[in-house]
Amino acid sequence: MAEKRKKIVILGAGESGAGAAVLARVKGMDTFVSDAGSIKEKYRQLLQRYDIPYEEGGHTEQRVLQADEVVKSPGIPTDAPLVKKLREQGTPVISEIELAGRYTDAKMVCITGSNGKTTTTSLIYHIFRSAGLNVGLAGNIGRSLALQVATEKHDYYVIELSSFQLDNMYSFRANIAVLMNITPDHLDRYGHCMQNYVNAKFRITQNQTEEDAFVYWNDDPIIRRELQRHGLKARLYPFAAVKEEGAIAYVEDGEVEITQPIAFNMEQEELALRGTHNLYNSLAAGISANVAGIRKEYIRKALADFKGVEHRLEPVCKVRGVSFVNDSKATNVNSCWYALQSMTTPTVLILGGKDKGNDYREIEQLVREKCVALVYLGLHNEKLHQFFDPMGLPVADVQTGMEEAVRAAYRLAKPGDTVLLSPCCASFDLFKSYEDRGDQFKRYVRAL
Ligand code: UMA
Ligand code: ADP
Repeated sequence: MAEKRKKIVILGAGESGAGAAVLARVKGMDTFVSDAGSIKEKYRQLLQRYDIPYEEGGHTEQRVLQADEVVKSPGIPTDAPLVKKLREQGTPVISEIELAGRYTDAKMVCITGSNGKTTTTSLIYHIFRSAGLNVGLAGNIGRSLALQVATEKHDYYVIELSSFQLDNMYSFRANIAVLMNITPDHLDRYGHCMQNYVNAKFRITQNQTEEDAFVYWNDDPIIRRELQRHGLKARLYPFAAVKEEGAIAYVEDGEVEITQPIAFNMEQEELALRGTHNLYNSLAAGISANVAGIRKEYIRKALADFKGVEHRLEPVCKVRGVSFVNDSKATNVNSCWYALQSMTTPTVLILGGKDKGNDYREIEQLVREKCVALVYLGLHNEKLHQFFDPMGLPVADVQTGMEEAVRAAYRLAKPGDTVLLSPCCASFDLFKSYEDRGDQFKRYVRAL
């Protein structure tokens, strides 16, 4: 008698779910996809190409509950009623990354953290590719790992992992795990409990063995505390901005030094990315490449010729002496802190949007030091008024959109100043996404 095929249900048919469905199908599972909303045309076509049955506009509970295993898209909260029901009846709910990890023996280089994930992931990928390795780029950066595992063959994957993806990972093992930092973010998804979010981030180290590497920022108080609790088996590679106890990578006398596993150095001046936060990103990427055995000259060259990532401290242009910088991806307060810290001229800061429970005290001092004016851009700017108005800086309140915000910032700036879009907030009140927000910024700046 034929063996009963495993019944797998995929919840959500976006980048993550559609890729998981293709992999499950290719591996011969009885696959069904269920989406609560409407499926984007691109993903609908993918499902149809692989002849995968699906539903949209709602989850048929009865069918979902019959699954042997469920793959949950990262955008669906773990406390969604249907997910709760699955858990209660003992059905395993996994993430797409967990599924994909079962079907590849490629080496996994995984990057997480509250900030710097995409930049570091892109930089590591750039070094690996420049060194001629057969490497795939996947995860939260916007490309399904499962789809690549189903349709391509790579020796390495460089994977950006969000806490939402880590939440449902159990057996997956990262050969090189990178944890950039942990600061409050997405707390609405973690019962407003910071420790829940911290625990999710630390899942990147679970299943690591003595053969594996854990790369992390030595000065992050939360990471340090958690390390003591977790007793990791992996070899540790902590990095810091300057030479200090414990750090195996740092800058000393203008030289980037990585001391383990193979001694590496290059001039800090040569690094393509500027600012303290980007030094961390370059160190993390350099260590990961070093651990993977990539030759020094490839690492040096790639750290020097990396082009940067759009919407992250991206220089736009200069208009009559005023520089414009697009940091639309700064969707939390900590990333804006680093942006302000890297400013070398008086700054007009454009901030605001959908607040995620922000505490602006973190940037208060830097705003006093660096900013000459503020533009509040959002549908609800009351909290910004309340916090920043007492500083006495010139302020513009913009509720209509980017065009007016750019004009207001330009009016408030003098030649020699920088207008910085680094909003501290999500974009969804006035824009489709942070990319849309950054694209509009660049368009209206260029039209000045
Ligand atoms: N859906 C349901 N049921 C629900 C809710 C949503 O079926 O209860 C459906 C929607 O109708 C939609 C699909 O699920 O069709 C979308 O799933 P999703 O929100 O998980 O999005 P994907 O397109 O699969 O993209 C996901 C990540 N999205 C999120 O984590 C919200 C992408 O990260 C990631 O690039 C992609 O997988 C590939 O790994 C985006 C993101 O915003 C960029 N990430 C957050 C961040 O960076 O801060 C974590
Ligand atoms: P993520 O993918 O984690 O959101 P990005 O690389 O996209 O991180 O950067 C997001 C924002 O955080 C940008 O505004 C960027 O300037 C800032 N940033 C980048 N790297 C770091 C870092 N190591 N620490 C703090 N902020 C950073």
